[in-house]
Amino acid sequence: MTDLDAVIAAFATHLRTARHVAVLTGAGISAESGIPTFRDAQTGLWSHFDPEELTSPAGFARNPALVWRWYAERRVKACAAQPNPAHYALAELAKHVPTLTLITQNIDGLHQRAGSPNVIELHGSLHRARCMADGSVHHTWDYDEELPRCPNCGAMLRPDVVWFGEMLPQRALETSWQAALDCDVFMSIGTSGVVEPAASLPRVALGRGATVLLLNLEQTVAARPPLFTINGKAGEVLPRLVK
Ligand code: BV8
Repeated sequence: MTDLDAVIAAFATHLRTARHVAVLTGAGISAESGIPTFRDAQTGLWSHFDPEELTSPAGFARNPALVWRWYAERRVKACAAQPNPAHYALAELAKHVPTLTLITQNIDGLHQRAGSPNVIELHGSLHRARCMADGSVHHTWDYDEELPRCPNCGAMLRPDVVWFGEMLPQRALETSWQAALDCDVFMSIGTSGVVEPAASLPRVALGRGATVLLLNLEQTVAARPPLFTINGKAGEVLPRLVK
């Protein structure tokens, strides 16, 4: 049995007996669906832009057409992508554990398309736009418009995502924080754990005595209960954890 097999087997026993599982996902869970992760999303045309230049209120104010173009491209890519086995494994897990709270930093909507219910989108969604004046949220808009307008009041629309320096949706953050405090198993999947306040959730769970798994491509493979770390692809590891 390799270290990886042993760590997967050991963590899976905690998963099977869990009362409340909280999961935080990041861009890495969508990588095997062909969606570049946030850090390496700057390929090709976007390589000469600082990602935080494109994901900040100031960046949008400076050049809304450029930012809309970036989000439009990412939306088209997300629509063309398919959920991968990692997304499906989490949708399946929700059927077997008494309570599962799925929290995502991703804005691609792939968890919902894989069948996960009640997905908490901490950073918003590519598939919604919000009016800069009346705050109304729209699930469709004129995709051919360089600067889409609100159908209610004509003001400019913006992507309904959370940019750096912006507060997270209050209810989403509160529910996520409560889940980190209450869960007995926490899984952090495919995130570099850089961006706050999402990055604090696994630490909060660990501090409350939960069993915690960190799965991405930077970890070492180790089981130091209550902390388990796996260096692996979510699309390969999660189906083995959940079966
Ligand atoms: C906030 C939506 C309160 C948009 C995103 C100074 C001023 C203001 C704020 C701050 C400040 N200093 C710090 C902050 C807080 C700031 C922050 O954390 N900054 C960081 C850079 C230090 N946070 C905020 O501003 C947040 N708001 O704090 O409000 C406030 C307000 C004012 C002043 C103070 C406080 C808002 C943050 C939300 C930003 N929006 N996304 C969009 O997507 O366009 S963030 C974006 O990057 C993602 O949503 C994600 O959350 C984040 C990190 O990306 P990851 O998902 O982790 O992806 P990444 O590429 O980094 O890593 C991929 C991982 O996957 C890697 O680990 C890799 O190994 C792994 N992987 C790859 N392939 C696989 C895999 N794993 C498994 N399988 C694979 N196949």
